[in-house]
Amino acid sequence: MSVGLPWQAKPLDRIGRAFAVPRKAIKIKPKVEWLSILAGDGKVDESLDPKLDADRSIYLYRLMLMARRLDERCIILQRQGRIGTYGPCRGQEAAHCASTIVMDREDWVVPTYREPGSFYHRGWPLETVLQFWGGFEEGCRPPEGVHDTPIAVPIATQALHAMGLAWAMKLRGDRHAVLCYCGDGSTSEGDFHEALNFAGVYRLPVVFFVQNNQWAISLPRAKQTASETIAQKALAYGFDGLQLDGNDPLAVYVGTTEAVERAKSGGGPTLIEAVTYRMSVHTTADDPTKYRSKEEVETWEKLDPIPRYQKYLLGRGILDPKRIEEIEADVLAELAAAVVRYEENQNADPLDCFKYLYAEPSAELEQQRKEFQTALEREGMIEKQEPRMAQQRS
Ligand SMILES: Cc1ncc(C[n+]2csc(CCOP(=O)(O)OP(=O)(O)O)c2C)c(N)n1
Ligand SMILES: [Mg+2]
Repeated sequence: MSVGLPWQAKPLDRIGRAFAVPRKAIKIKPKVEWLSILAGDGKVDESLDPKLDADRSIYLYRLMLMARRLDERCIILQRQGRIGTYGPCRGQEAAHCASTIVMDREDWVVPTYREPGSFYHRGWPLETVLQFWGGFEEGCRPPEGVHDTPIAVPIATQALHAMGLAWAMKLRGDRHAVLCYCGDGSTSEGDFHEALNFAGVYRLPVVFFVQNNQWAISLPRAKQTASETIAQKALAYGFDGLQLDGNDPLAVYVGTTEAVERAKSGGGPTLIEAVTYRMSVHTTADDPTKYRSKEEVETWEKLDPIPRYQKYLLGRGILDPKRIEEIEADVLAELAAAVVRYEENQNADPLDCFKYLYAEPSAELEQQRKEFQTALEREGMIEKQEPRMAQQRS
């Protein structure tokens, strides 16, 4: 039981009274807004509908479907031991597909690991994505000429790379922009805040696009931050935040287009928070039934972006049942061919994992490579190789 300390009560009262004076609210210029166009029930706000033409609409639909079918295929391949751990994007197709298509070839896209639709759209061969999840280092590397950075698994480190790219654009006077994907979990990392701060100070042409999928592995959004929104974190860095329905491809497209336009016309960065949901596992190494309820998942399944967009396109007469079937068959055939290419072209030299990180490996890395090589030779997993120096001399 706590005992009152009467002699302490008085000064506290005095302080309380001293501070009880009227305050003036500080008017902050940057703002936080909410955007939704195509509601969960398929109703569209006509006044905001960007009315993308038929080709672009079908392209986006196919892209979202490709991301979903690739996900499903990868989970099967992982269970069969044909690739390694896989991190699915199920439920997040609208968020990443409808934002990446806004970017021009000359712009830069900075991914995490949960944007397969973006890789595909930007020109990564599907088998390269499979190589990445298959544990082959070369799968991390964007194809020549594609303005993407490598797949980033370390959380939020890519935000600094995005900021660096945007700074270079600004210094050169290029009229391009950078789209940087992040997860809700990454917003608790120092790197994320350093990138936003720098981008705000130098008004860099960058759009930070947070896919708030409600979970960072087993940590829920409510424990990630006490902020009401993630979008409002932009205010502290002097630029606008936009929270949008991340399962609404139209809102994602419009919100990202505006932010990219602002970036390109010298208006500085934007922080977009796409409110979405990771409908599947964090990765195939995870069991979400341990930390979230069936009811929660079912609630979000009703907001699935793909049936929602399909219904909208059927309503506009852009899709019909026959076309839907054709797109489905086309996507599955393209995927099946990519799996064959992936499996036929496996360069299974385990020592490759030392090749791709640095142009000039450090002495420490070279030492590790040698130790690994010796161990593999000892176990008979690779043929005994001549020492490197001897090879070079011959
Ligand atoms: C710097 C760093 N710390 C920890 C991890 C381990 N880790 C992998 S994924 C993840 C959660 C990321 O959550 P979020 O940013 O919300 O992205 P999501 O996986 O939900 O797309 C963590 C902590 C990591 N990859 N990098
Ligand atoms: Mg997350």
